[in-house]
Amino acid sequence: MTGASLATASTESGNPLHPLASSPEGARRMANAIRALAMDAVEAAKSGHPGMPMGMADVATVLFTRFLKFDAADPHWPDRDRFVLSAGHGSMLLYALLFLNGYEGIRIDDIKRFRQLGSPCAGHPEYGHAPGIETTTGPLGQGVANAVGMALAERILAARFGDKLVDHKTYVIASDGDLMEGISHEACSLAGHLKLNRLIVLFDDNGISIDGSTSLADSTDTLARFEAMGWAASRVDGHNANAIAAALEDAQSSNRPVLIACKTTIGYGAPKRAGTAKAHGEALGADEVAGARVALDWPYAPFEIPADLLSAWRANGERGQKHRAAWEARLASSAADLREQFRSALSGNVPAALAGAIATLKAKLSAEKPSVATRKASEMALEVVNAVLPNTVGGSADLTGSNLTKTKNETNIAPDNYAGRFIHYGIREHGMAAAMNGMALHGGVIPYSGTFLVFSDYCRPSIRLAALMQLRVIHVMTHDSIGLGEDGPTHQPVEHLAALRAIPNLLVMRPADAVETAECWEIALGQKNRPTVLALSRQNLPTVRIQHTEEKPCGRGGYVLRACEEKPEVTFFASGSEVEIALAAHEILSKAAVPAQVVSMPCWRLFDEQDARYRAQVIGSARVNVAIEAASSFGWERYIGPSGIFVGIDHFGASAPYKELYKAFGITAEKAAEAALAGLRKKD
Ligand SMILES: Cc1ncc(C[n+]2csc(CCOP(=O)(O)OP(=O)(O)O)c2C)c(N)n1
Repeated sequence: MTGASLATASTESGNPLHPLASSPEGARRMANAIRALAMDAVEAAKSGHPGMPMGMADVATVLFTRFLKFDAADPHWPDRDRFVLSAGHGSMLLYALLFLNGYEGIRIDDIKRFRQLGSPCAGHPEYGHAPGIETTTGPLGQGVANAVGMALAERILAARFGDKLVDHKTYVIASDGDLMEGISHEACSLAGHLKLNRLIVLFDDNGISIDGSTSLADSTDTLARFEAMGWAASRVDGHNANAIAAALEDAQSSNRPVLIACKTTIGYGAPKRAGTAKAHGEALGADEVAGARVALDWPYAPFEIPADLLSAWRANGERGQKHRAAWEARLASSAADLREQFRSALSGNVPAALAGAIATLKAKLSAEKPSVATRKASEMALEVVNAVLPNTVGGSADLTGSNLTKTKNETNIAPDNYAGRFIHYGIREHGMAAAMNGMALHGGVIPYSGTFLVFSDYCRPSIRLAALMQLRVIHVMTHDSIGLGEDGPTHQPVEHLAALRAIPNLLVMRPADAVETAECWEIALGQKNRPTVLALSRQNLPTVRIQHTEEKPCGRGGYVLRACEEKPEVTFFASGSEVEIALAAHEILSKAAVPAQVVSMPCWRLFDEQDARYRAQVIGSARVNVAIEAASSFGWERYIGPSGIFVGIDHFGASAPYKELYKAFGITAEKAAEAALAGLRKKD
């Protein structure tokens, strides 16, 4: 680092800066503590990524010592600044910072066990492993897109609760890989449009990726790109603390999101590997580590942090206490009802009134028996949900009128107006899903949004991370089969239900009618620890749950919708729009005096979680099992058994009116009944 003294950086209440942090030489030594921990931990694990933490140590030190508002003793403090390490491969940067600043969740022994089973210091940062890890990163681009959601949630909550309670920033460290990924375009252009000026991205502009120089594959003018997306962009020497501090200082008053490209040397300090792709993702090796110790003037043993540096860092970890105390005083002195609403929003609890409101809706629907598409039924449920829950934030990736996710009381969130409750995400499914994750991580809001089910593929990496992080995000995915008709096979999901059902900890719910849809909404909102995909029809469907119950059979994943007095010879299993077909097939068999029952299976995962007795009771022991679903058969054998019959579609669809498609592909009550009878004959 260069420069005689560091520019005076702002931390609004003028919290004292540790003397070490305020001199370039002291800051350099503090940064070297990060470098040493990173190279030693990777060396001990014999795997990992030393290059990025060593390269970005100076930037991170300036950020954490002079700008980031946090209190290591209270890592969940709601008004803390968020820090996202989007380049998750550089996880040791984050672990070193958390340990040095005194976060309880990361001890030196955890760092010594970097990448080992049970250590919170996993290969890539994992949300929930230790406080201070704000999101799970590793799949490049996700973190920066999460940060967009966090910055947006901050603005939404500030509009609702005022800046006395909500007034923080979101900082990101992003790498070349993060910004090359397409998701960065989706999310960052949305951030630019929405003028999320409290979002500050520190770009590790080291020009190196795994294959070598980034010039092998990229010649983007990143600053120009971000400026074109409505960001403020600048370039600094990422090893010059003065320059970094000055750029961050400027960023504090920006009216746009900010990108600061920090020119750094990957593996800074490693004599031979610095500046090379070899520094990216391999242990440096004993000679190189020894050389780096000399180059960095770091004569200490592995994992040893000299007392003066550790105490400087630890003091830094306490700097935010004043901020937090002031915030707590503001919270305590705010109006009681506002305080209560704020606490309630952050608790993530769903108000008790929701259950009653949904039960009333269900009773009404069972009595009125509307014939509506489940996407329409979802809109009807959402009218109730959004009236009871003040913290849902809806949206759609440019399919609002198709997904029907916008209710009457939702106004738009717009640049400079964050008081709305609906986000027009634009045609940015991936960015949308990742931003929703960021909003859920931030807390205080429950994000839901919409697209077509076929485009779940465009969101899949973020849905997977939502499931991994145990986040409540709700995806309304309409046009859920060939039932969408004329748009044809490009728009007709076939394998998507199976693909989504394969993601652990994700609820895939495909309700059969308006009643089940309302029930599924309530169940999805009650899942604090997992995401939900609601697969909904474009076409109208009759009400099949005509007997009102205060119970929530969809909560058991599968249930007998049409029981049979005698022992059934045939059981029809179906989900969503095919439940109607199963009921009609049941009718045909009734006329032929064949006892049959119908099981509605809106959610496999919830069904699988029921006890064995319940599952056995629902699956029953009919001689013939038939599953009907306008989708791939993949996975159904676990319910219908190896000799079960599947009526569905194991190939792509076609462009035609939907009723013709059902007929052409043999997904009809007649075919299902015929197949069942043929199955019975075979067993005779
Ligand atoms: C979506 C995704 N694709 C690929 C990878 C594998 N990967 C990890 S880091 C990296 C690129 C490294 O380059 P850069 O982002 O510039 O990081 P640096 O080398 O500067 O640490 C790749 C391809 C990944 N983690 N995520």
